[in-house]
Amino acid sequence: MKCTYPVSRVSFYTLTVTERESWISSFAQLHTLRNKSIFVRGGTFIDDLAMVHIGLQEEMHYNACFLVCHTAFLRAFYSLMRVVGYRGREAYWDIESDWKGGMSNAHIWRYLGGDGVGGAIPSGPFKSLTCDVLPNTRKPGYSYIKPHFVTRHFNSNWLSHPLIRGDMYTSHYNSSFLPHTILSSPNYTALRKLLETSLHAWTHQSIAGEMWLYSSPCEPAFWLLHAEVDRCWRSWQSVNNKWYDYGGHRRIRHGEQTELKLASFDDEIDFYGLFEKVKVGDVMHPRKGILCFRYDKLLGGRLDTDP
Ligand SMILES: [Cu+2]
Repeated sequence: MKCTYPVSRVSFYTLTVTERESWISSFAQLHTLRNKSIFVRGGTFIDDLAMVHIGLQEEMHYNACFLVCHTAFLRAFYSLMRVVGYRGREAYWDIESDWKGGMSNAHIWRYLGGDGVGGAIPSGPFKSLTCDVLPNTRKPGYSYIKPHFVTRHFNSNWLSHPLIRGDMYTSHYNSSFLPHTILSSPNYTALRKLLETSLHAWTHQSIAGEMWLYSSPCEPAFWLLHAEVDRCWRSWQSVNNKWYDYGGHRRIRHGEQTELKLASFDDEIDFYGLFEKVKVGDVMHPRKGILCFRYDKLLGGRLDTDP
């Protein structure tokens, strides 16, 4: 497929007011339109996305697939956003600049509502947003239906992890880390591990609540964060001119067991039939294979002028 008119991916703050309102209302519709699920009777689009993320938790995380799997997952998300009428540009959370005022004061919370202190989203368009699905924490990959408020609890994980209390890891997201450390990763595997365990994990963990569960696709910040993680990967590809660097192992579940296999471009990403199967080799380049998007800017203010 030729990518003649790439879709723009811009900072959430760069969306026009109309686009942002449409993004917000379309996301809300993924939660509220009933009888859309292929997995749950009477369920919603977001139920399906959350169930896929729970079901594939071991396949999608802590192995080679992390970046490519979430890129395919974002593509699936935007295809559902289009189904419910979203016509605007795709959006990322510009954490590269947003951390500067402290992550708990990030601009994003003005739009998404802020800390729920362990409870529901307290304000804004997603006030008291709900989610139907939860992961079975004793049985990885299994979910169950239990309608609940999407919760947030900033800084609540500091006891068991080295989270700086009250700071949401703000001091970790500094300009030597973002962009320099990220852009100087030597290869895909190093970059994947770095992004997954730093930017990605810090943000999931410090927002906490729903965001620290595999049902996090119910939380709007999930999709904006993952577009930012993808922007880091695409920036690294552009700076290092390594569009097809991939490697490491992928993990596959067979019943109660998982197996590690050498990762390859021919590996398929299968969202249980929710979308067509995706080949890894088809999502390596943002404007080749089945992808067709371009960021308004890459890390460090670099312009995205690659073909
Ligand atoms: Cu994930």
